[in-house]
Amino acid sequence: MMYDVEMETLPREDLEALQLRRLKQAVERAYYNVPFYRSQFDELGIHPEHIKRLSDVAYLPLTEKQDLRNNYPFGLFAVPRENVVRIHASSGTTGKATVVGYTKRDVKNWAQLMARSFMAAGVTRRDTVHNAYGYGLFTGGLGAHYGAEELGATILPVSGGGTKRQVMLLHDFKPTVISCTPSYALHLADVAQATGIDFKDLSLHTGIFGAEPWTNELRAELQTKLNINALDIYGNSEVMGPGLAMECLTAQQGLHIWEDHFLPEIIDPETKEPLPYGEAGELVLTTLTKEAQPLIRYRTRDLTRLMPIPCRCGRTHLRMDKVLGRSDDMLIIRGVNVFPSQIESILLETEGVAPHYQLILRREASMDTLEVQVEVNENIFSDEIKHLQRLERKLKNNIKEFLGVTADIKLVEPQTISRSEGKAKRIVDQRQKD
Ligand code: DLL
Repeated sequence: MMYDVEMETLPREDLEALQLRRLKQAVERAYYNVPFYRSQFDELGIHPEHIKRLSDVAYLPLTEKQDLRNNYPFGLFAVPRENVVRIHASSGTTGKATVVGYTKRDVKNWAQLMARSFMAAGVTRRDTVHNAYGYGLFTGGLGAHYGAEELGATILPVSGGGTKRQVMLLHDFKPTVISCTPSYALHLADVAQATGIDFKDLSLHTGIFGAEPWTNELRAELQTKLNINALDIYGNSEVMGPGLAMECLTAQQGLHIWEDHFLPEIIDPETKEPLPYGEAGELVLTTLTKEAQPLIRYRTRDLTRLMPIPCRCGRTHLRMDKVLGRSDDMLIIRGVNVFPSQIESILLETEGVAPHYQLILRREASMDTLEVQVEVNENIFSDEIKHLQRLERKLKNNIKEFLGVTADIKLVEPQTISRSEGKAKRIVDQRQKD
């Protein structure tokens, strides 16, 4: 089932013609209304008229997150302030927040793209969505909220936190769909279990999970534990919010990027050169319809690849692979590059280990060291010490063998790693303190 069959199945040729038309408009909008873009273009000697083909996008300047910060708060708006109906912001870990504005039409487009995303996951107007993404300046809560309403589903605007109460609502209101971060879904299931409620007895059939990287191993875990279909949703606040790209239930492999609104590219993060389809690199997105704050070639820092093979679901929009991680989350341990998601895969493939972990980085004698703290299951924890030692050795060996890094493994009791109501904190970097 599709929310917008015509657009979602538009033949590639027509889709690309539409993209080119919209790209030209977007570039003009940015050039003539945003002084930052005008000076960037002028510096490179580029004029909107130079855009003749879609591939010409590669001549345009890249936009960095820092550019949003430098123009804080409203310096990248392309419309008069009175046309902005909503503002979101992402806090970020350092420095100023990045701010994003929306016109009435932007908000409408977003709701429609979220409705498309829900429907691609098999959600219909007969469903009730328990929305545990945080409401507020974060785009997750309101993004999913208006998408579900646009679809005609019933929305429960639960937001994050109050986990025990959420369990009660899941039991009493019988929602059929849950939207939250995958790590919070796990936490909810654990808390439910502790209060004697088995998620399998609830009415949920689908989870719409995103806002943080998660592996197919975690998907398998969630699907079994919650007895649902777990689908991946991608987005970032700078470009729009959740619903830029969504996995379809049919294939459950790769996320369709809604290409009538966003032009994706993959670049080599070092050389910044565009990479061909299929090659892994950094996702760069250009907004094609955003009015309030058009972004040209925004560097998401997310590492993925574009999958040009047509999807079984019939949608013609390109898919991107599951995000491996952010280039800024890549760990370099004694020269070896590792992503937290690769460690997650290894942990979850190992019997006896729970999907709660944290990576602690330290610097010892000017060498970076990695400690993997991971919870073990209740029954394993009460096992003999030699069993625990065997498990530790197994994990250490697998990480060494598959990823080439030496990690210290620290098995910890169930419930020791702190749980998050939003994005899980996987990395604790103590290197600066040394
Ligand atoms: O996390 C928007 C969102 C809300 C997406 C709800 C999906 C669901 P930001 O806080 O700006 O926005 O964070 C964006 O989160 O650049 C990725 O690094 C990461 N991210 C988002 N979705 C996924 C995903 C929201 N499905 C940043 N897989 C992005 C992996 C994701 N990483």
